[in-house]
Amino acid sequence: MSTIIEDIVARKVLNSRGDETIEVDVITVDGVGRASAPSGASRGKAEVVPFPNGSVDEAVKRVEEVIAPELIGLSADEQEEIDGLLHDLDGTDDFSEIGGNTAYAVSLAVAEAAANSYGLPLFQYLGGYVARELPYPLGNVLGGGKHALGKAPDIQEFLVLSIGAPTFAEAARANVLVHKRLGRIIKRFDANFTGGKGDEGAWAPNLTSGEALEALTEACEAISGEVGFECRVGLDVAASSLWNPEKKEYTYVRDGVKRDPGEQLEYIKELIEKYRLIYVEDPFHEEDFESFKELTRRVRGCLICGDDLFVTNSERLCRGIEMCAGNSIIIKVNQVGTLTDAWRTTETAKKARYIPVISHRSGETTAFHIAHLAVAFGCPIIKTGVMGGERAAKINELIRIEEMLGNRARMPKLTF
Ligand code: 2PG
Ligand code: MG
Repeated sequence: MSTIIEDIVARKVLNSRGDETIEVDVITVDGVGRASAPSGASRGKAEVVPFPNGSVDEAVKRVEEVIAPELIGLSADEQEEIDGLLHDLDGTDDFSEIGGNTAYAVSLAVAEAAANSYGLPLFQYLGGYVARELPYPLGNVLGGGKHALGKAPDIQEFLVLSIGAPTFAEAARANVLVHKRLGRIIKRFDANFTGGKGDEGAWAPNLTSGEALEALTEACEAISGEVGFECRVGLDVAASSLWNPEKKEYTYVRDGVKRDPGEQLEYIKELIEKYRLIYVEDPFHEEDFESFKELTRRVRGCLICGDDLFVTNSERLCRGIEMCAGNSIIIKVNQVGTLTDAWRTTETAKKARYIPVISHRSGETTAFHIAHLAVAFGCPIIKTGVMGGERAAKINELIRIEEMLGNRARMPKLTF
């Protein structure tokens, strides 16, 4: 079994939004790995830079001219060393020289090539025999913000989390049922609705935030009754997209409302209580650690998750942990660049009892690596949409992993 890297090939491919991204093949003596990078539309300011000078062509060149010559001849199973080398070759703090998405594609392709060389599924190669917990899927079923056009809701994502499901496959099915039922309910709220969807396959109707929550709550209650376990409502407010730093207020254009930080806090707290929300991501803009702390202190039974706030960065997470700001973190590998960086942040989160939620981006490819990372890293939740081929690619891979694990497969106990 040899994991020696013999060749690395990079190319431009298209993502689900039709934008160009980078795909990398890593070929070892006994295996091959292929990974392509996702891209965000509502990116955090502290994320690494996706492409050098914003150019995918330059990213491909960096692989050919800078990265491949250094990696060829190394063993693909030396993941930490290779990820460290990517940092060294880049030489900046934000991957602006080679591109964070370039690092992502190389890092994941290396991991897959190593797994493949050993004849192991990626989740088992990374997580070992003990990796047997499937995540609960958290799915975007209605949305707006930067993921839609026109008069869609201000809040970016209205999500379903089928928390009581006995298996991954049943949870995934329940999320689909909620999405479908919701489509019919929306018709009642928005007579002109023609079935339009946003970037992640979530419905994008002309509704206020309140109407969207009413509709989703109705869908979740109906489907919970049918499947016999709880399907709960969550939100990704993506509040940095609503924040006006000059006026120091959140602007809800569709709702015709402006809220200062204090009003925003009260509003989110009210929503959590009224709709029994189980999950709220980025309820405040990305520098407002204080409000995250205050909300976390004042509510119970709801995950308060930082995405743009933490950007999968362990220093930012540690600052949050010290303050008790939030109790959950989004893990997006391409926010920090490499598999090792994302793994370290996930470990830091778990030690501090922050729930790590591994996540897709709004612009995705059909790559399924995050499905394996969810199981390998022990993330109890995966946020990866409900509808669309690029979302189903991750869901279907988890269905296969659950089947592969057979009676060793478990759903996690979520305590927070
Ligand atoms: C988010 C994501 C994914 P984007 O804000 O959580 O849903 O969006 O990839 O555009 O940052
Ligand atoms: Mg988010």
